[in-house]
Amino acid sequence: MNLFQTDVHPTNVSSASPTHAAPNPHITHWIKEKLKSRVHIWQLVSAAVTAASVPAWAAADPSTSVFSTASTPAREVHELSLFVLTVTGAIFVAVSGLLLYALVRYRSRSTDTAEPPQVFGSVQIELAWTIIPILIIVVLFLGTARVLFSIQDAPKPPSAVDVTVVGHQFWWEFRYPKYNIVTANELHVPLSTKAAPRPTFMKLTSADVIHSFWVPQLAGKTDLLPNRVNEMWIDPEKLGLYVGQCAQFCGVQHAKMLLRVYVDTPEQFDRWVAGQQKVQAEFGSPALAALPAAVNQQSARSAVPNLPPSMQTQAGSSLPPLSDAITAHSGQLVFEQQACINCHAVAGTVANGRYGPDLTHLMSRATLAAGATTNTPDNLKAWINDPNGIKPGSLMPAMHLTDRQNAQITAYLLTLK
Ligand code: HEC
Ligand SMILES: [Cu+2]
Repeated sequence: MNLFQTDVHPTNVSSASPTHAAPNPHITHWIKEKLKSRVHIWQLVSAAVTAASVPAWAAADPSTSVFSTASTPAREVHELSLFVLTVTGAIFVAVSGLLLYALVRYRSRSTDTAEPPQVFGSVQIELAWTIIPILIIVVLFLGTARVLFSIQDAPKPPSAVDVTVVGHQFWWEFRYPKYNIVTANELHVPLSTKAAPRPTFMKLTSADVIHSFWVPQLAGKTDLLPNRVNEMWIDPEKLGLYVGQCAQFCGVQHAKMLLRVYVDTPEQFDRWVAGQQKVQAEFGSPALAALPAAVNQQSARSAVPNLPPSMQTQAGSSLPPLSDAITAHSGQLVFEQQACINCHAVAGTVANGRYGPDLTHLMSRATLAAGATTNTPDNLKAWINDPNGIKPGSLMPAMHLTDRQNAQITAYLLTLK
């Protein structure tokens, strides 16, 4: 990576210097210092190049270039940009060419005796430099309008997939109304080919501030505004993962509001839909889950009236309290006794909060918290322990759980496939 560094590294220079005849020590020192500072500059340059070419999601390695498009709206915008670039480039070349010519050809010479002839109010020249720019602007305007309308008015085929996108500080909610699916941050859409067109049409809105949906390879940016519904569509023609992010400053964690779009084969997509439609099981009885955490402590049990019979027998026996085991079952109880369920939904259980991402199929996602980190058991635990440690400014509070409770909840979340 650091090509520059090896070329000018001070050690290379000093190992070569003994071959020179008795160099002045001051000068050698000065050169070495100079080279060192050059190395710093090159290190900075190479670091900047590395940083620019290796974004946070580099592991996934997909492109975010607007010049490698994979969907009709993105391609039309790309072609328009090349057209505008060509026209403006030609203007630039013509104007600077004429300017250079005039500067050189008519420069002042020592033989000059008088002022050159002065031209005032030439109708031809003034007409030319008024009409030519107007024509150029009209051409650019027509070209842009054509692309705008062709994207906006694209007919929606019956095979289209509908998705509602809701922007939140700092994550994405995706709803598929036809399939009754709610998920977050990672959008799945089917491949759309000429033979079997299956574009995805999105309605975009916001739950709080203005966000902007931008996956450069698939389409231009579309803002998500509170109290308004914007629309856009994509028809990805190549399988794979496409990445993007919120393109409108929406708060402190705006930079970690990343987007992933998976383009699946029709079979993969149908399988994914079927998987997402499954609801999760409620392990314990809802009555048990509704009791406060203290109930699980032996001392408190007798004090709680109307205990379900199953618990009364357990309370009297010598079995370890249910709350001690680190299992998905106990984890669900802890999860449901915490405020987690006020903010998160798990379909099929009492958890029906809508403030945070739907967790029903958390384990089907590759990342956590809108791409802030990868979805591994350790990261999950770290996230629950201190969300702001991973994503400072995130709107999920640290819940101050004990290590055991955290391990239990993690064990439960890991079953949400
Ligand atoms: C006050 C509401 C609130 C509470 C309470 C809350 N969360 Fe969250 N949670 C959020 C928000 C908001 C996010 C999204 C954060 C982001 O990406 O910026 C989130 C994200 C998550 C994620 C990542 C989801 C994803 O798809 O990336 C997990 C897992 C999670 N919360 C688990 C929990 C657990 C477990 C609890 C209880 C111990 C809990 N949350 C309590 C609001 C809450
Ligand atoms: Cu945003």
